[in-house]
Amino acid sequence: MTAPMPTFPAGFRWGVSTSAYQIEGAATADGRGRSIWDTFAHTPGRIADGSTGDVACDHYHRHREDVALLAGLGVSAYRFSVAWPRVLPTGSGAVVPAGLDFYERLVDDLLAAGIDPVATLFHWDLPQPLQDRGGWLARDTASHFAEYADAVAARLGDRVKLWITLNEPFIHLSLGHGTGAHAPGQALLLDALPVAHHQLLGHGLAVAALRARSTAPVAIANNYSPVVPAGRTDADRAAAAAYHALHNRLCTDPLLGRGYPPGFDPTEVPTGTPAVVRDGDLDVIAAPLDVLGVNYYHPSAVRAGTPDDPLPFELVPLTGHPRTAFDWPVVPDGLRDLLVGLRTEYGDALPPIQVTENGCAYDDVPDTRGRVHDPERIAYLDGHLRAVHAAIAAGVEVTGYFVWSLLDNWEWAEGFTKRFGLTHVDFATQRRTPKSSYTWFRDVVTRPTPDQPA
Ligand code: GBH
Repeated sequence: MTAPMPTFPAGFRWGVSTSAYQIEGAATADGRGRSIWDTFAHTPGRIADGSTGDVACDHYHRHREDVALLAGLGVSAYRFSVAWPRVLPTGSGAVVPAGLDFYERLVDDLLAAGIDPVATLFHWDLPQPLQDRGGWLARDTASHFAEYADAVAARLGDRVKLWITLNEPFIHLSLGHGTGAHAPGQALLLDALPVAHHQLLGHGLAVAALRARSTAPVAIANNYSPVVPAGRTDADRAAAAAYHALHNRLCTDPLLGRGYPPGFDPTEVPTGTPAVVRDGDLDVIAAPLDVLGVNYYHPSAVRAGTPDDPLPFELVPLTGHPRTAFDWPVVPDGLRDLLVGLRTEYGDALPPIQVTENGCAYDDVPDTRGRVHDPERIAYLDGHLRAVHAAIAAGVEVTGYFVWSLLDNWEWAEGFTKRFGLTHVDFATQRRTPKSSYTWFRDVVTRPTPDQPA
């Protein structure tokens, strides 16, 4: 690399992230119920390689080894998610203590290793019985989510250091309910907008439940993608503004007290059913947040749709950049622009930010001596960390950064075909091999800072 990595503020939180269905396996252990992802993965044709998360990284049985990997990495935090169907197999009602026992062991092992547990409550694995009652299209799911948050906080509220209610509600809306590429596989386009409202309502109700049980700060993790108009026409610029409103503002404006962006307000959806957005909902949703989690992978390019397009924009490839194995463009400056843009857009209403996911997929293969070299991942992370630093230098309060992910894992509709880990996993043997990016990231996070001598 060129110039040395600049130093980050003392107390900056360094971490890695994972999610339950992508790593745990043990799909029927200890009374775990089924989620929409069990159903979806077991439906032929949905997953690129026909795989499921039944075993994944078998983390449920190997969490000690994985906590040792975290300790070796030197991170100060680990972001994992709690599987709702392990805690409440039908989504509501009676808690299964054995499900919570697993997370309690994990949290205690993390604390013993000096690592802050950061717990996400919903990373897309809705209990199937709730889906059978309408899922996030049904308003009741929001209150069930708050009951579940209460149950988790009752057990872990004294030890979790940061709560994250939802992971990427917009992606769960768009891929799960808009296009159907993800579970539950619904292709409703904009008729899916109530899914955004009910998730955000669930978030707001969960914030209250968490605060009643725990003094730990509360966050939500949103996916953001800076939007570039494909051409210089007014129509392309308008399309870019529309996509920005949908992808970046829909699940942020209401949290920060601004209501829904015009054009994508669930109030306007003609459903013929009782009002989706009811009196008082926006106040619940705007409950003060301690941290905004920002997940960033890449910017998006859009152009104007044709008159018979169902949406007022069309996504096109963003050219002129290197690409990952997922074919996503590598644009580190997009992260700086995004962070600075959030500050510009929301001003003092913006809480401190932690980058809760950032990372890339490459086709990492062990060499003949079993070592895994991933210089592209090191370059990706190096560039993005410099972008975070540049945003801090520009006055944005960023207090943490988490790499996606600790382990190669089960990448949703892509199955095992996309590897995001700092650690290589041989899924036939479950052997874990730290990649060269693991060593690189360890050296970054364990470096002494000026205010914090080694
Ligand atoms: C995150 O979602 C998830 O939280 C995590 O579980 C997942 O493993 C990780 O990212 C890696 O995928 O321009 O058409 O190619 C990321 C959400 C949505 C970001 C799709 C990239 C590509 C759109 N992603 N998007 S496209």
